[in-house]
Amino acid sequence: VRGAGRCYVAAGGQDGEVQKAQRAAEASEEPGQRPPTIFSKIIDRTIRADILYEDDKCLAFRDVAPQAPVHFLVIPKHPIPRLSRVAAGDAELLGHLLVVASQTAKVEGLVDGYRVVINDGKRGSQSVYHLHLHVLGGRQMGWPPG
Ligand code: TR5
Repeated sequence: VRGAGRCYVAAGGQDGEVQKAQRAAEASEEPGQRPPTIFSKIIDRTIRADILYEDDKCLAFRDVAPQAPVHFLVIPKHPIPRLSRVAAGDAELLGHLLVVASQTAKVEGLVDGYRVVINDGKRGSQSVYHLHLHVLGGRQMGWPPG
């Protein structure tokens, strides 16, 4: 993906990302206990990430394969696997994630707008089954998304 004279390509390219998401979807539907995701390991500091914001409910950190000049993720510390699994009782937490996305985007200098994305499940190309908001900015976004 080209933007502002720079190239943003996920490892394996767009097709690689979709295939990764298809495999992850199959694993996430397996019965039994889900193993901790990579994001749980970022929360407990087993794995390093470039953390932009943290409080008792959530964490914001830069995406390791940025698709825009600014690309960060906002995740709840409580591991909800995906948007389609949220309950009415999650409303306050979900609102908090959006507020943190907005405040962190401001700190990152995204004054001309940005995009917030949540991928859900196989058709949504979700690859990590720990709910996360993508915040992408610093270039013109296209529409419709792929
Ligand atoms: O496809 P979905 O919506 O599930 O997005 C998952 C996102 O997690 C992708 O944009 C990945 O680039 C991102 N990701 C994956 C890993 C990772 C990460 N972001 C930050 N740090 C990461 N680590 C340390 N390891 C990953 N496997």
